[in-house]
Amino acid sequence: RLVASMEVEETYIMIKPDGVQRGLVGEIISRFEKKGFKLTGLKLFQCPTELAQEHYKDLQSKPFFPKLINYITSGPVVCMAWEGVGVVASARKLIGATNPLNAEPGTIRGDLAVQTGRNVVHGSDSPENGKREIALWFKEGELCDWTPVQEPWVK
Ligand code: RTP
Repeated sequence: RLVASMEVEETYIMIKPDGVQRGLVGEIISRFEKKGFKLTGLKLFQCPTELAQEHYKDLQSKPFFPKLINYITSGPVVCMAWEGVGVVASARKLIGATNPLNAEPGTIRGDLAVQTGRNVVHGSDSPENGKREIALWFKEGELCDWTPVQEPWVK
């Protein structure tokens, strides 16, 4: 689907267990809502080990992989699907650099985190991975395609 001749994309955003534990769920959701993207999926979820391994399979050979899987499965995460023009790259900007010490103030990681291994949120790195990850984390029937009632001032 095109809006103003730009492709509407989907991205998978996940609040990691530290974000949930620290009470940052509302704050993080709010940033994407206020930006003007559309929430199409949302759930609190205890991630099984196999799913964490599948999600991060490209990082399998990294030395930090076991720690990463422990971290992601250490408590509930908030799974979200967001839709909008340019949402994939824009969400990565809102999230900020992987190492929160390098993340700009104003970004989620720049404002709310200090450690790479506790960087509170995930965002898909391409439209293809957005689709792949949404399909991985959500079952059919868990996503809502809805239209804002008001004039769509933000698309
Ligand atoms: P994400 O997938 O979570 O949005 O993160 P990203 O693209 O910014 O970073 P990526 O390189 O894909 O790494 C995924 C997650 O692994 C953890 N990590 N730990 N050296 C380390 O201990 C290390 N490096 C990466 C982080 O939680 C990172 O977000």
